[in-house]
Amino acid sequence: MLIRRAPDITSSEITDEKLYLNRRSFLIGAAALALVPSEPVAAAPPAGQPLPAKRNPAFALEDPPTKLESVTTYNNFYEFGVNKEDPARLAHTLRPRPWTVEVGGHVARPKTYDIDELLRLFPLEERVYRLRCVEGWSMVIPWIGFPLAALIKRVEPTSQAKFVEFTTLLDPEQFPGQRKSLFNFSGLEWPYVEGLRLDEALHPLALLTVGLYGQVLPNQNGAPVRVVVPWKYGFKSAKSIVRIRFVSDRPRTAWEKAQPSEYGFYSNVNPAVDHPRWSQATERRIGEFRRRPTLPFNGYADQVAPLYTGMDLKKYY
Ligand SMILES: Nc1nc2c(c(=O)[nH]1)N[C@H]1C(S)=C(S)[C@@H](COP(=O)(O)O)O[C@H]1N2
Ligand SMILES: [Mo]
Repeated sequence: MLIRRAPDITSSEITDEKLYLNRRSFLIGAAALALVPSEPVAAAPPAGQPLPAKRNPAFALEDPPTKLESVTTYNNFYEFGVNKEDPARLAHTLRPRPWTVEVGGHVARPKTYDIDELLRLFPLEERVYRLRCVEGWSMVIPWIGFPLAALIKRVEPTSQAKFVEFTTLLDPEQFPGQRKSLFNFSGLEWPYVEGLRLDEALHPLALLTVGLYGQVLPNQNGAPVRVVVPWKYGFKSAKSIVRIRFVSDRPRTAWEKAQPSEYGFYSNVNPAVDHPRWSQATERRIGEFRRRPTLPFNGYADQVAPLYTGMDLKKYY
């Protein structure tokens, strides 16, 4: 079963030429689309439209942000295909409006929120976070969103709520990678499901994200709303979320189902616990040449280590 390829240097070297070609085919695709008479659908804020949000200085980083072009053309979004360039090339098929997020399970106030209602309810802020992919590369991204905790508090979890489950949209018409085909076999079961323990989800770093770089979130980055959990490997940060459910039992996540020995539920960034097929001790920041050491909890140990006191993080990887 093809789960994930081992990190290979060539696929993580984005040359400027490749970037340029990707960008160009994306633009040509967009231009061609503009010529097709469109059906009357609710006006979607197009990706790239400005999204004002004040930078929260508590989440500034010294590390320079990764180039916007890299953030939007080098993606993991298996619903569009398993190659890094597939999401940018194909993401125009995703329709981020109209969109609802069903919030339910063990909560006193379950509710299906329209995405625009979420945007009205919670003030947006910009936060610069490191994102570390399990494959051994990382980026620094100025995200725009609001704390996941704000939404959680609003729906009032009951005492039975121990975990939070996130589900990505299931729609093979919008996601070519969800169509059954020999050519896009990812090894994942759809829809993509991820999860956090309730206390992790309530941690102030966990961000419900609707934009980046001062703009509406591009489709390939998980429009219209995705979660960002910066102290965990990137795959915990589920994209294009349609459901958030509060449950008593640990959710079975898409990656855990595919390969439990490689992708544990916790998936905290941990240089001391290797992936079974490669070391996690170092990473390559996209845009840099030399690998740098990977930091425990992706550099957020001061803030999140207390969530795991008493846990053997080699066992709970
Ligand atoms: N639904 C969904 N969410 C997903 C993925 C995916 O394939 N499908 N890939 C994950 C992985 S492996 C990473 S590293 C991050 C990448 O986020 P980015 O493309 O915005 O940088 O998204 C995560 N969220
Ligand atoms: Mo990843």
